[in-house]
Amino acid sequence: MTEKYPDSLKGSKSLLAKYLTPEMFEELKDKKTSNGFTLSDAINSGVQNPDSGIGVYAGDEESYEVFAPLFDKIIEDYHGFTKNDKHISNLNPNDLDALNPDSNGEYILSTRIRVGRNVADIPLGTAILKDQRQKIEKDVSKVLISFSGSLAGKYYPLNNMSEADSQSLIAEHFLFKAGDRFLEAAGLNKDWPNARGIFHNDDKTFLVWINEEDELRIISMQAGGDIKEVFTRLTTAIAEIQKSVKFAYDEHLGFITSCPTNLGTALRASVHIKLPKLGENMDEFKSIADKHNVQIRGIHGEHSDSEGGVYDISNKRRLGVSEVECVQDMYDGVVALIKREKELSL
Ligand code: ADP
Ligand code: CIR
Repeated sequence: MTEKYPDSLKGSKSLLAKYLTPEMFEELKDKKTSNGFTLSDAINSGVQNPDSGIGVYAGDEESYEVFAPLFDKIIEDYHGFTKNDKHISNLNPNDLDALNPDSNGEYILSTRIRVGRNVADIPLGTAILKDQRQKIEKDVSKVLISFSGSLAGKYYPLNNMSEADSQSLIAEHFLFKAGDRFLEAAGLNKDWPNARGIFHNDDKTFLVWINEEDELRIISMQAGGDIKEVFTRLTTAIAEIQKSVKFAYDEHLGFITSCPTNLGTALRASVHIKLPKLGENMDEFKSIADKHNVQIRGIHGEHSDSEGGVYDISNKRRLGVSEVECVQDMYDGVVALIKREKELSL
């Protein structure tokens, strides 16, 4: 147990450093959840990586109560969501008003929407035991390989995959990377690569990551900008999986995830989009993104850089807004960015 306020937080710009005062540290440092998850476990990623944006992870649903003084502040800052707000889910694609914002295919290379899910009544990946992790892999992959029609596919365990195959799946944006230092320090890479893997259909438009940052990441993706088609496939897949797997869900916090930025819908809807002119005007790019509640990432996942003027644009808010609203946020942001990119290209 860390007895002393961590020195590395001094000067860090993470939300952890912003909200964990020495007084709060004293108040929380000896607390633990019934799975034995401590404050030191919750903050280790941000302590080891002072360049974190957030810096904390939960070990279980109870972490959000036991360490509420810290988590509530971070949740409020990131999502603008407070104790009195309510989370409401809406996974109905008919409520989405999002025609392809780039019907000529000039800007959007691909669209991807993912949700994180964790299995109810067991710890999150940060505090899970080896046999629990293995059971998830066994149970969930069994459900997935029973799917038919356009969702039918195969499960590829990581510990049985060649380095060449995993590298090409990563490069093509289908598979998670190994060795993420933020996840490593959060305890999410324990016993790697065992019980990790990816399920995908033949077209690689429906994919499920098993036992990465969340126990399940359910993904729908395809080339181009047909956001509604991607969302419709995702919601169909979620409904199918939910027939056999019970997910951790809380009335207030929505779907429970290891990173507090994913709470609520746990949904990130993104496009890979060519915006070279805006890329030369990063201040303006960021201000349009902020105004529309979208986040700018590089094209090889979080903490990566842009390549060739291509960016990953996604919804920032996930809690206190429905799934449909999350996708709508991304859509509205993308429409505004394309409009400005066109003006800058005149
Ligand atoms: P997350 O799984 O939380 O959404 P990452 O930012 O790590 O987080 O992205 C995971 C992978 O998905 C990366 O390989 C990334 O390049 C890929 N990806 C994200 N959005 C798109 C998109 N719209 N089109 C193609 N690949 C994408
Ligand atoms: C960080 O704190 O930078 C990492 N733990 C990742 C946080 C999740 N990122 C995000 O903004 N959604």
